[in-house]
Amino acid sequence: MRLSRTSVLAVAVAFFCAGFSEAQVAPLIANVTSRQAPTFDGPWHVIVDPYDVGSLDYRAKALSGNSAFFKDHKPQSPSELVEYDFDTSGQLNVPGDWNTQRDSLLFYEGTVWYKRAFNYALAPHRRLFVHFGAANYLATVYLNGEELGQHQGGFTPFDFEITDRVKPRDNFLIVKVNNRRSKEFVPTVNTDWWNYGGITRPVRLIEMSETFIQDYFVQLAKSSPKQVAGWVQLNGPQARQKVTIRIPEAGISQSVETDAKGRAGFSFPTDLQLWSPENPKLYQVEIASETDKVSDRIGFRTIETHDNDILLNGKPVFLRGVSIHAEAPFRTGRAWSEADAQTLLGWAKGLGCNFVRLAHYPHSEAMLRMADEMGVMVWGEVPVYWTIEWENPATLQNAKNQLNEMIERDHNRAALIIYSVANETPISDARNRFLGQLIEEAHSADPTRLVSAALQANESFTGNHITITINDPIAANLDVLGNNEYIGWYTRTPAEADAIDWESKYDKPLIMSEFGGDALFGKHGDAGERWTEEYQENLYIHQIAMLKRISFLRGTTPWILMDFRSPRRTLPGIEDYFNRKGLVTTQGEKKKAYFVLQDFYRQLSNTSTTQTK
Ligand code: GCB
Repeated sequence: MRLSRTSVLAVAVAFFCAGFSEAQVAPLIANVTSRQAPTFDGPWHVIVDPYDVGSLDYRAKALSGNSAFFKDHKPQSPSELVEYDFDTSGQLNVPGDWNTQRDSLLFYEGTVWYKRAFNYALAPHRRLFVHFGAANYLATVYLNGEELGQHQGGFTPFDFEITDRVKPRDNFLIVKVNNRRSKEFVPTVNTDWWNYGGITRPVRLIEMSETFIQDYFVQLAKSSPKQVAGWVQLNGPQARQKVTIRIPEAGISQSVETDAKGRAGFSFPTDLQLWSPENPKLYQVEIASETDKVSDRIGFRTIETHDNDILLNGKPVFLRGVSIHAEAPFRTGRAWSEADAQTLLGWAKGLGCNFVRLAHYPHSEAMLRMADEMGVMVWGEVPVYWTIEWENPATLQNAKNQLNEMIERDHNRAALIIYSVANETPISDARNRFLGQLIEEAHSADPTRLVSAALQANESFTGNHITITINDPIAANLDVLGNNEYIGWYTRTPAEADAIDWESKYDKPLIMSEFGGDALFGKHGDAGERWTEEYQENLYIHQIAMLKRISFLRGTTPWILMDFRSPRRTLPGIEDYFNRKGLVTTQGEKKKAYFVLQDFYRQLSNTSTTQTK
């Protein structure tokens, strides 16, 4: 959350009236990777500050003088007391979580200060922004001893304009990152994943013209395979311009005029090859205004539902998926790179997947772009997880901001077909109102994609017969139902799944968004023994038999592709602070259940029907 939406609007209005010199919090700039941008990847000097002495005095009052770390003050005489020094403190790599870079920081939750010095000669009439892919959780950013602003939320991008503050030489950028959990945050204090802190995604300087193309939406209109519709948004004083959208390979060139707010909508007929997992066709799309140009690789596809079906390009599709955390393969820690994305999605494809659930928060932009290239459909999610403060308006605003930041960043990715607004949230009036607003927000920010949430249905009994019914008040407003169940792990035995029937109160497709159980790779025993590969394998066999009987099932994303770190998982010799529900280990070793799922997905891709039976 940068500022509330209304404050962003107020800033934007002030910005357009007063010129860009006043603006501090910048609206998100789209497609930063295509801009000629120096990155700040590499080692930054850091100070670990568990007591926040860099920002608070001993009476807990905010520091403003030279003892505040963001001043980066150096002693002016041998007698001057200065109790910090970035330049002789250690270093950590950016991007990267701090937990896996130093043993002493593995469980650390608190403040770390980062410093990076740089020179930058900005020509007149050019603008400069500093862009952060993500920092978990609260980031306060300072340039040359002045605060630029603060961002809340650990998984979405943000940027600040530094046009009027940057100097040709000796700039120092300081970022205070704090990952302390708090009950009003999103996520709240309780999660089942590692609270990796730090500047976890790339930081870039982005130089722009005075009026630049800030964002655009170039997608097929809902349910219209032959109509591109969208908009472009300029940022800067020359709001009214001619903007041309070109797709050279398809011979398309369309021009529009932006209005006094720098915005123009467009809609034009096309005959493009459609993107799909079988043919992940991307087109080079060029957008040029009179003062700027940007190009992107964009795929075009439609996604919609009809009764129980999910239709990709008008045809029913079964989503053969798997859930994935942004946990780095091989090294562990927060995943962020193209190589991480390629490995994880490659493993998913090896399983036979055409779909992944990127749980439980927005993953890196690299992951979404790789999914576009590799042809893997994506469920994107915000960290509205378990129980958060449903009655707190600031928490709602924060969740909406994180949702909007995810949508703004990813709304041109063909792979992304579903936005999920929540995971396993207990039904109550306050929760229903909260999630109702998020669903509405997602639909209005991007009417072309589907909205879902991972729900939790309850069992009911008729004599000895067990039925699980999807019946949740928020389901009425969702396009696709998600449901998590752990039959055979947290409830019942694996074999009891054989006698369970599923029903739904809604005529909508269902994705079984989680099921599974833990196995320690290499631990063998009989199928009744917890933690063995055989137990997990047997659980998958019974699950799949049950799933095949659900007539309205249109996708599965079992929990989970790879083992991942979690502070909740303490059992020595087995968990050792890892959730072991992975089908593969962090080194990519395949457990027995992997082959059961792979076999199921092979059968599915060989059948032309949408249903699993
Ligand atoms: C769940 C959660 C997921 C956990 C998983 C588990 O229901 O959605 O975040 O990691 O169960 O392993 O218990």
